[in-house]
Amino acid sequence: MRNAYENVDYYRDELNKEGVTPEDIETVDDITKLPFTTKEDFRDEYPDGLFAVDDDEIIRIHASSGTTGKPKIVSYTEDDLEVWSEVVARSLAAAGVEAGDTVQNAYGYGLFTGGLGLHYGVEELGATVIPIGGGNTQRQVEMLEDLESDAIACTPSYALYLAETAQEMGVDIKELPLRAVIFGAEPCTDPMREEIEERLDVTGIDIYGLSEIIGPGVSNECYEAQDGLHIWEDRFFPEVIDPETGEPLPVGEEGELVLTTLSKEALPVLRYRTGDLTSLTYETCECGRTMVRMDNVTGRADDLVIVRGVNFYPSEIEDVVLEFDEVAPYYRIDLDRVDNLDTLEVTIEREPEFDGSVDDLRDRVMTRLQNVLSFTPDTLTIAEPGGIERTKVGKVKRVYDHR
Ligand code: DLL
Repeated sequence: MRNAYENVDYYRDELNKEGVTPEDIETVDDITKLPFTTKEDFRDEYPDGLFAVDDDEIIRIHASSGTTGKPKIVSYTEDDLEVWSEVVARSLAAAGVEAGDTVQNAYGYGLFTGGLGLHYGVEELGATVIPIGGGNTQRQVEMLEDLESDAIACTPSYALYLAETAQEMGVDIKELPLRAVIFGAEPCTDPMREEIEERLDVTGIDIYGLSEIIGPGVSNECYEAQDGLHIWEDRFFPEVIDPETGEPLPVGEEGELVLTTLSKEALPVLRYRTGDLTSLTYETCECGRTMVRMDNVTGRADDLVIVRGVNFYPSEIEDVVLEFDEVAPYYRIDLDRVDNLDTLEVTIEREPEFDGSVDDLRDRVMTRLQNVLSFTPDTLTIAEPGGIERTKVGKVKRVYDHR
């Protein structure tokens, strides 16, 4: 808190408004005196208003989707990167990975925290990382075979797609040495986990994290119990609140996860409202670890959409739609899962006056969407005027998730 108060104007102003100074924080319970940080604060302070150190101390930048066209920019000092590698190494150890093992890292490398986050954690543990990144599925299967990977890190939906691809290639994936799939970046339901474990003959391990706090490695399941994710609470302090009222909930009740970083230098975050719904348990775990556990995250308090591990808010699509005079201010997003891969269909509507080429309009809107979303919708449909159903009563529904 001292780091945030003394080095981030935003926090100093907010805390002064509340009349709290670092001296007022004496026990853990005092944390409720602090205001929440929200994704809107990241938006308002874009790009670096929440940074607590000078540029020359920052040695890495990552980014993730924001509520408008602008992403949330996050930064790390050398010490932050060491902490990150350590919590990911711990997560991998909890997943049963050991020094000497080989881990195929199929998370995307780049601004997304998944690739480099997992990468350095594997090295920190003393295991071998195969930095293959996302996609290239046939290649992934060949690597699993030829390099005898012990674990693969990827999204849960990709794990299933991988199993299917292996089957098509005539490879019996169950016969490979692969022991664990370390899945995260998107929710995984129980039936989906069972299917992963069954089809690949592995232990499925859930890894959780978010860019604003550090990236992957905020919490992780242990392979011994597979019963909740241990939060590395020496680094990240968890609370669960009622998303409507903001009030702390009794232990065990489901609500919105709120996280405070305890040792981040470049980007200290106080009481961040993650939007992720979960509950906490302080009961002893059979693995012997004493750190608090959170339940698997299967829902969100807001409308964040996760497609193939990439996040976006519907408002980002809305922003694009509103940029085009030829397009009416209505849109619809349909999410589905085909052959275990997420698909995203965007439908927009042309204005009645528009009499140009629909193909050309589609190309232009598509290009804009690709730039804003950093991936390509599978289909962009341009409906006739009135083609998108209007909401006449109650909340407008834009996103239809058929998964
Ligand atoms: O997705 C970090 C990550 C990478 C975690 C690789 C695990 C593996 P962001 O792009 O900032 O960071 O997205 C964070 O993704 O608030 C959740 O809504 C969702 N999410 C992440 N892990 C899980 C999980 C990375 N295990 C947002 N289960 C979070 C469910 C998850 N949702």
